[in-house]
Amino acid sequence: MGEIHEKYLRMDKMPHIWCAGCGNGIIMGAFITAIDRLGYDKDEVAAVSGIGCSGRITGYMDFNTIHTTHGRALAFATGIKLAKPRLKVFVFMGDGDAVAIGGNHLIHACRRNLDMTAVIFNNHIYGMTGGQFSPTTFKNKNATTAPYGTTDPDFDIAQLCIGAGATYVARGTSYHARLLTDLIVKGAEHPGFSVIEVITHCPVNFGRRNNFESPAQMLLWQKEHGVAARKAKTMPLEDMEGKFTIGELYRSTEIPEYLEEYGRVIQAANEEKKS
Ligand SMILES: Cc1ncc(C[n+]2csc(CCOP(=O)(O)OP(=O)(O)O)c2C)c(N)n1
Repeated sequence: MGEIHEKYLRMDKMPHIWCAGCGNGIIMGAFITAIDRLGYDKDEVAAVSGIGCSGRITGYMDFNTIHTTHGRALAFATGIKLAKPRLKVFVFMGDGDAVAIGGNHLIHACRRNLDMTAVIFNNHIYGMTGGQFSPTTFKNKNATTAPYGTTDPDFDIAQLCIGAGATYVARGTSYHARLLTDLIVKGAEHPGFSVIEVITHCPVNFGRRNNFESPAQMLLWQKEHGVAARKAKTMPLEDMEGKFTIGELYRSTEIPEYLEEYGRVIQAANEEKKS
């Protein structure tokens, strides 16, 4: 264990529940490295999570943390940010949490543009409950609820968030851990709603059913299929078939941040009261 782990993790909560070879620890490592680089005091960080293997992250990190209900982490985070705007709010969700049961909350959070950062662990499966397919499971993959293969096309989380109005959207992987730290830092610094989609791996509930021999092979899959967004722009479309872009995908500072807008409403209401 390094110094950074001792500083930001609740060592008394170890060992964690994540399976050997799971990508979640890499994401947590990238996150605490990002916080360290940002220089935030631990007391000014609020970490909010939903339910799932990914949701367990808030139990292990020593910030102001809350482990909420499935699909509703963004609603809790919104309340926290409105009540205490000085807090740096981070929201951790799985793909099921963020785009299945919590899909409605996610699109409206994107539209609203409240200053916080969502980190979405996309392992393409419901990990915690045993491997049911999620909205990001690729077509023709096996899951407990699709023993002969899935029939639905998958959601592209980053594109969904861009379409819904998020003002900073990036995609990383657990293979590209240093890039992931950079993206979390940039997302945190962005004044508005930022989304970092993380392509990660669930060796037990996705990998075993879909011909991956080891967690390392799943990491190599991320390496081989993740293409830097800048490079992708210069590539013929057919070369991107089956691949995904990584890096910063969208950024806008034109849309007002929600707290500023809300502050104006409060001010107008107060002025009316006085007159
Ligand atoms: C309202 C509600 N419905 C269903 C569940 C059962 N449940 C717990 S975790 C989970 C899915 C987790 O998948 P995901 O969000 O992708 O996270 P992962 O475990 O893969 O990190 C489900 C369906 C629940 N806890 N609450």
